[in-house]
Amino acid sequence: MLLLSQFLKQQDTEDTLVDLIGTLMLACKEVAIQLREGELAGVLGSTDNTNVQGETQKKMDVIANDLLKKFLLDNPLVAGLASEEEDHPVGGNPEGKYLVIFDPLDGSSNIDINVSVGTIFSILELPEGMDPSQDEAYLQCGRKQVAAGYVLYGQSSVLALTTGHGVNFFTLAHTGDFILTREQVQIPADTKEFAINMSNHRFWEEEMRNYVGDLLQGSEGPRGKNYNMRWIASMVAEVHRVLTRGGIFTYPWDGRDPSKPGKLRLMYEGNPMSMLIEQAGGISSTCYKNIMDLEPQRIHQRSAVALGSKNEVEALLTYHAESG
Ligand code: AHM
Ligand code: MG
Repeated sequence: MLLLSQFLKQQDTEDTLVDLIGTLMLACKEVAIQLREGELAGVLGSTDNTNVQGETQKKMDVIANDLLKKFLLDNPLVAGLASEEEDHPVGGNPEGKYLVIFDPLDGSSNIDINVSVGTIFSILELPEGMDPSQDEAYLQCGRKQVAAGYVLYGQSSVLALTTGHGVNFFTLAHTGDFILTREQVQIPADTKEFAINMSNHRFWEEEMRNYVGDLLQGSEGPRGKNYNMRWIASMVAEVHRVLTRGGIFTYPWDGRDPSKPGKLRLMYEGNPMSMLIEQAGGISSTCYKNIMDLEPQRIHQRSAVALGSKNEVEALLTYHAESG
């Protein structure tokens, strides 16, 4: 049985990074406890507040954000943080080494119905001479991430983590330790499972409509196999399924609000999930470009996302290559 910290040390992870990931997991454990208590802890339901995205904050969005902030700002390694629930970055120790970007509770529309949610995080280094309380310090492309991961709060709480040497899963035990439960996760290259919010069909680009239309034709159509569909409305759960048994997950650009380049956020959803997917042998793209090659312009910037099994994402990309 290998604990998270023991495993990271075996992988020769820098001591500072082991320390920071340990701090993140302290906060996530607290989030897991609150979620487990649910109604009993009075944490379900919404607040009267709206976040920078214009979305009503759930009570747990705020609780998870406050917990992550509190634990991270107590760690002198943290130069600053940026969160889906914060309008602007929050400076920590200016001498600190790391910037942490997170979605404290992804899929929060699922909280009140007791379906899986998760915390997504991305770790960058503070570039020399940059101010960690200013957006510019954080606007680094996904390739610069030194670590990324999520904690899925499901039947069990599972950490999926990469420090750039593959993807490993750790399960939260009753002792409070994260224990290695799956090593060097690899996504099967082929799949018969797709995840997309079909209710947006009429707003998609023609390329996406053609691709999904071909999937729906099953073994009679050009793809020659019968597909199954899943939609949890929780990116963490969706990506966990893809990492565990393959599949394709996409939240594509759609024309509901043409000024938005997608629903999901690049810095705290797109980039960390893309690092995990690529490290597990999959592909993660906007449909036109690898997500981790995008040069971010704003912290809360959105992006189209299509990720998962290599051969399936490549098939999707061919529909776009002809027009792109
Ligand atoms: P959130 O960060 O506000 O929870 O929004 C992100 C979530 C993703 O987890 C999920 O893929 C998507 O929104 C679901 O959206 P939809 O409402 O279209 O099902
Ligand atoms: Mg989210």
